[in-house]
Amino acid sequence: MRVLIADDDPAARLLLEGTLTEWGYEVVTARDGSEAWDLLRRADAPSLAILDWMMPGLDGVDVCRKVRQEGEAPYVYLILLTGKARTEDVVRGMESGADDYVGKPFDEQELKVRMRAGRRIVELHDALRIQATRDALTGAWNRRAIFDILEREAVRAGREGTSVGVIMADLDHFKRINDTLGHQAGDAVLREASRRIELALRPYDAHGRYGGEEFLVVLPGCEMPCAWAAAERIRHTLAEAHVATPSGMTPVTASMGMAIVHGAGRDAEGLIRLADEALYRAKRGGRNRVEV
Ligand code: GH3
Ligand code: MG
Ligand code: MG
Ligand code: MG
Repeated sequence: MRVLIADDDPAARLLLEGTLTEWGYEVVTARDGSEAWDLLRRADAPSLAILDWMMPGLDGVDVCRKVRQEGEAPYVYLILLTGKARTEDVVRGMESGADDYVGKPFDEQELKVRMRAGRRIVELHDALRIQATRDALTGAWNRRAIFDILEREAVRAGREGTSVGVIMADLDHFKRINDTLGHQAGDAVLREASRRIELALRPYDAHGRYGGEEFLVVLPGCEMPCAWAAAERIRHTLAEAHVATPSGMTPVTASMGMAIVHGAGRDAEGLIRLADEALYRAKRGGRNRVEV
């Protein structure tokens, strides 16, 4: 687990860094509040921070406030480490958004158990986040999360004049797999289909389970040729090899509907509607195909 130490006193920083490293934490350090804030805003931000209160520029309490104003980002557990020990200081410190408060000079045993308590909170937050955004069967984004991703990308396309591609992929005759091989086999096919879709995508694309056997794919920055290529990659990777299930091997194919927006003009719902209409045509046209 990564931990941030922010203190303007080099000796205090070094002491704490040594102690935490010995306890097995991966430590990053900051010399003042602004540096701490920069590190906490990054995508790879530490999930626990020990902040000195008194620092030049942004102080520890300022950093706590800024972190709590962020909202969307993963949870960061904040411990204020300070010589300020009066009750009113503790109250002010905690009111700024700190989770805990440890007096300076710190007692090693006390800090150790307080950090352990912090780790429990962080792990709980992570688990909840995964539960709230991931589909339990496939591990893909769930319906709400993939919709949110598409919405964000559609807004960005409007703002920056870029494009977004959307693919709605629906497994063909999936009911038959359930009916002939059983529900568990159906589940295995869904998991494998999700895995193959993921492998067919670029790192910054996203796919989610939009419904029972329907996957929504979001392709940021994709124009028609790029979206078409992605859909064909998905179609091939699904069709090219049978899927292993507890009841035996089964073929799987998908039909896909595609939609593109360039710049402003279509929101997430509009794009999904277009992709759905195209998907309907792909089904009508004989399945295992892509339509726009
Ligand atoms: P089409 O080619 O027209 O899409 O036919 P289909 O059989 O795939 O479509 P239909 O909508 O008739 O059936 C979808 C089936 O997917 C029905 C439902 O029981 C099944 N299903 C939905 N969610 C799950 C799931 O989580 N696990 C399993 N095993 N089956 C599921
Ligand atoms: Mg200080
Ligand atoms: Mg289907
Ligand atoms: Mg369906």
